[in-house]
Formats: sequence, structure tokens, C-alpha cells
Amino acid sequence: MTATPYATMATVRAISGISTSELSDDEMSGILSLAVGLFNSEVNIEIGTGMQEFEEMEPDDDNSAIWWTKHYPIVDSDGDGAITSADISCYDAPRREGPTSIDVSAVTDPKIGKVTLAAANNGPVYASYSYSILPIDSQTFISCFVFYCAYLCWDRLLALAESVSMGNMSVTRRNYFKDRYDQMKSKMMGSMSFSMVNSNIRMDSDSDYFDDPDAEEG
Ligand SMILES: [Ca+2]
Repeated sequence: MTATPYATMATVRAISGISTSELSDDEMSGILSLAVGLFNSEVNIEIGTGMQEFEEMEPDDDNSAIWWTKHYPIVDSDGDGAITSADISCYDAPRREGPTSIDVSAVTDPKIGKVTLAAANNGPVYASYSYSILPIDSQTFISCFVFYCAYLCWDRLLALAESVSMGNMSVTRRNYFKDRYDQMKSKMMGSMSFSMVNSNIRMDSDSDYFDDPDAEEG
């Protein structure tokens, strides 16, 4: 695997400055696979991932095999590093009515909640899945994930030689990307609060609320 749902290995190498001689592609790809699951659970705990169970899906206007989730982006809920049909379950009825599973062909576009069933279906269709409250293609989200990957990769490298001694002098190497990740996460949380406030109230041109200078940034 050279790509995660959120960023490519090339991006992580470019930001972290870690070459293939320090961490091979195989080693880095193992860390990135793990990073997706860990990052999702961090986002889940600290920022907010919602879970829907047996939510009624919306039909597509043109294609009866295509159904749409009401919440999106759909996330990688089984933590295997990819968003696939394994990350959503579809049924022909709500739970209380003893539903039967409907086969899913693909999560065609997780960012907009587009799902393709294995066969045409006249509905209704119900779905259980997890989604992110944050837009997973926003620059802040992607940057946060890339810094998280860089942090994990550098942890792996520094674990081999975190402190170097020469005679009486000892030099400790520090994982700078942990700080960058924490900063970006704070920024992401700040922008989420902003969008939640923004979606719940009507803006007033006289209001100075949105000029609040300490909204985030660290
Ligand atoms: Ca998955």
C-alpha cells in the first residue's frame, strides 16, 4: 500500500524528510496502515466521528443500484487503511423488523456518501456506518494526518537512537512532529467549533463574534 485514504506515502516522505534508506517503503507503508486506524480513533475520541445504525438511505435519481448516505464523509471504520464496502452494512429493513443484508459493491465516493449496491434495488435501503464530522479532504484534516504519520515514523527512527553520547556530551533527539500534530489538531478542533456555530446561527453583519482573535492557532 502506498496511499492511505487521506494522503500518499510520497507526501509523508516530503513533509517528514525521511528517505527510503532510513525507512523502506515496506516499513513506512506498515506504519501508515496503522496510522489510519489510530488517527481515526483519535479523531473519534477527541474531535468527533458519528455512527449511524440502520439509517434510511436516499435513492439516486438515475440509477437504482446507487444509494446515498445522509451523513458523510464515510470513514474507514474497520481501520484497514482503505474505505471499501467493508465499512458500510446495508439492509432491507430497520433492525426491529428483522432485516436481511444487502450486498454492497463499493463505497463509490466516501466524501459525498455515494454507495453502489451489488444489484439494482427499489428500496427502502438502510445503512450502518461511521462518518466524520470534519471534511476529510480539507487541508487542515490532511495536514493533521500527514503530521501524525511523520510523528509516528520519526518515533520509529528515534526509538533506535533517541539519545547519542559522545564522551561527556549527550545529545537527545526530539520528535518535532509531535508538536506539529498537536498544533494542527487544535486548529482542526477550532475550525470544527466554528463550523458548528456557523451552521446553527444566522450571521449578523453587526456582530463582532467572529472576530474573536483567539479562536485557535498555536
Ligand atoms: Ca476499511
